[in-house]
Amino acid sequence: MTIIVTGGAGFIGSNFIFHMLNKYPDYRIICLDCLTYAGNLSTLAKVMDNPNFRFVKASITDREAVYKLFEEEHPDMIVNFAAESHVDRSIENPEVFLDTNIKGTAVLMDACRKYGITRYHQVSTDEVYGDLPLDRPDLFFTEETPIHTSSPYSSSKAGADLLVQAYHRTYGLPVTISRCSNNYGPYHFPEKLIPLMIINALHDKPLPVYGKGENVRDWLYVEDHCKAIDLIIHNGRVGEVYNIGGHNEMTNIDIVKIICRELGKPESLITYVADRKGHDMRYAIDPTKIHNELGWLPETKFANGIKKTIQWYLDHKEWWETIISGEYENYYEKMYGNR
Ligand code: NAD
Ligand code: TDX
Repeated sequence: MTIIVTGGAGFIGSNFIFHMLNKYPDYRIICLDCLTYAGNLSTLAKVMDNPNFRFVKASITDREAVYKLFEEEHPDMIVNFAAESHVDRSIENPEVFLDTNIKGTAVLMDACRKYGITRYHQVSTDEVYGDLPLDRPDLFFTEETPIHTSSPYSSSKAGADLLVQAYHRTYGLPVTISRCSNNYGPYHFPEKLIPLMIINALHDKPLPVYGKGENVRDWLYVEDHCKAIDLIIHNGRVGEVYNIGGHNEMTNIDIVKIICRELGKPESLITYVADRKGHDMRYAIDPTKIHNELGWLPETKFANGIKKTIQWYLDHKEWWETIISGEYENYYEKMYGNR
């Protein structure tokens, strides 16, 4: 079995590669990643010497490079994590989101049609469903919830999902799609809520909470997401969408307070800043389908997962210190300087 994992130098893709190499030692895993600001080769250092692993630096939008890789490796499956993934960046500059998330997905699927594969899996997001109101805790996203996006990021992911479904119906491409809620865990890029708050708190810097901090996200430990994708690519039904979520809804402000408590930092570091434009209020996944069909359930409770995550950031300062001392400083100043 040969699997191309795109975007494997990023947060979830790298965790997926570790999971797969560990669980299936006879599988060949190829990581295709162009190493944007969010991709770090150092993340993959521990698997670089594994004879069943290969890293290839190229963009999923580069048709020639993608076709060449398919000719060399004859992959059985593609799992597409490669994406521009940060909502705030998409609000500043949507274009690269359209290029990578939509056009890149089409290039990968064209290669799949040309060379033949047994499965193309698209890693999508619950953000394609838009948001839910805070005063309706009875509502959840199911696979039947209409697509209704808010940001350029979520629109680009929804565009990709529609293309994946079109390639299935029109060309019979054997596809699956998973739509997951917010992940957290090791190797999460410092621009995202949980690592940003951990790193700022460690430096006694202000903790910038958007709006009133009432927005709700459904947090899932990254390993649980990886296990769900593993089940879908092996046992999921072709042409189907599977929602993945942890039934673990929390407000942003509660998350930030937990991080302060775990690190022994004062809540006075919390600073309310201007809200995100078009900010989604609440995400909440109904994972009944993947549970009933594939037996998946989240295994890591948030109370335990957040402790493990904070400990990981304490133990891997060299990983994030390199990141926050580069281009990230300009990003931080631009996003938060006058907020
Ligand atoms: P990330 O930003 O940490 O990593 C993205 C990776 O993709 C990086 O390694 C980057 O270099 C690579 N990449 C970007 N553009 C590329 C291109 N044109 N060609 C090749 N590689 C490219 O993202 P993440 O948080 O790991 O998210 C991975 C996937 O999961 C994304 O598709 C995202 O939409 C989806 N997702 C993320 C979450 C979450 O909470 N982080 C939740 C649900 C779904
Ligand atoms: O500084 C911050 N302050 C703040 O209040 C940041 C970075 C975020 N927030 C809020 C915005 C959101 O309500 O925290 C919440 C989480 O924000 P992000 O970490 O940016 O995640 P989100 O926008 O929810 O999107 C994430 O989950 C779905 C991923 O980045 C997406 O790739 C995924 O599809």
